[in-house]
Amino acid sequence: MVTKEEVISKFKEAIINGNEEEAVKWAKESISIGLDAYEMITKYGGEAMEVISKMYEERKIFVPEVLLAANALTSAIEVLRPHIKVEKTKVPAKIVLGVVEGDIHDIGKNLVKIMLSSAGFEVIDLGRDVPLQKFVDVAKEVKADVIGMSALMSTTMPGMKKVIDMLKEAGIRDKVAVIVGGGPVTPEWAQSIGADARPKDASAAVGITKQLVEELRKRRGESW
Ligand code: B1M
Repeated sequence: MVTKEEVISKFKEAIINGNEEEAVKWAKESISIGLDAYEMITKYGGEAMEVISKMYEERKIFVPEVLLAANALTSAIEVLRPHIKVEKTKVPAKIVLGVVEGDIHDIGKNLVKIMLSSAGFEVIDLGRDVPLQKFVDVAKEVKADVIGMSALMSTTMPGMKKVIDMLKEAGIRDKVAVIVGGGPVTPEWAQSIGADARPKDASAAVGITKQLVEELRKRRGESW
C-alpha cells in the first residue's frame, strides 16, 4: 500500500524525468487514493516544473528535457482534469483566452481554460503565440465579456499592454474586462498596464471572472 506522500513524490519524479507513462500512472493512483486533482496539477505539478526551471537555469538540462517534462505534466492533466471540482456559476459569460504573441508556454493557459469552462463559462481558446490584434478582433466578433491573456516570459508580457491599448483605440476598452496572468505577471504590473485583474492561478481566475462580469453587466447594460 503506497502512502499519499509516496504517490506525490513519484508523480513529481515522473514529471521531472519527463516520463509520461509514469506521470499518468501516478496521476491515476492519486485519484484512487483520494488526493485532490487540482492540487496535484498546480501544487505538485507546479513544484516539479520549478525544479525543471532551476535545472534549466543551471544548464543541467536543456530545452528537449523541459519539453518532455511539460508533455508529462500535460498528459497527467488530461487524467486529472475530469476529477477537478469546480463550483458552477450562474453568470453566463464569454471569455476570449490565449497566450500572447511570441510565447508558446500554454500549460497555465490550458489550466485556466479547464477551470473557466468547468465553471460554466464559454471559453473561446485562441491557443498560444496569438497575434495581438486577434484578441481584439475575436472579442469584437463574439462580443466577449472578458479577454484573458497569459504570458510566461518577460519578453512577451508587453504584448498584454499593447492589446489593452488596441482595445482603447478600437473604442471598446470599457465593454470588456481584461485579466492577465502567468509567472512573471505581478498584480502591480497588471495594474500599471490597465488590466482589470491578475488572478494568481487558474482557480482564482474563476471567482475574479465572475465578479468582473457582474460589474461589467451593470456598467454596460448588456449593450455591445
Ligand atoms: Co520555457 N521558459 N522556454 N519552456 N519554461 C520559462 C517560462 C522560464 C522562466 C525558464 C527559466 O529560464 N527558468 C524562461 C523564461 C525567462 C524569461 O521570462 N525571460 C523560459 C524560456 C527562456 C524558454 C525558451 C526561450 C527556451 C529556449 O528556447 N531557449 C523557450 C521559449 C519559447 C517561446 O515561448 N517562444 C521555452 C520553451 C519551453 C518549452 C516549449 C520547452 C516548455 C513549454 C511547453 C508548453 O507550455 N506547452 C517550457 C516550459 C515547460 C517552461 C517552464 C519550465 C514551466 C512552465 C509551466 O508550464 N509551468 C518555465 C519555468 C517557470 O515557469 N518557472 C519556463 C506550470 C504551469 C502550470 O504554470 O504557466 O505559470 P504557469 O501557470 C500558472 C500561473 O502562472 C497562472 O495559473 C497557473 C496555475 O494555476 N496563470 C494564469 C498562467 N496563465 C494565466 C492566465 C490567467 C490567470 C492565471 O488569466 C488569463
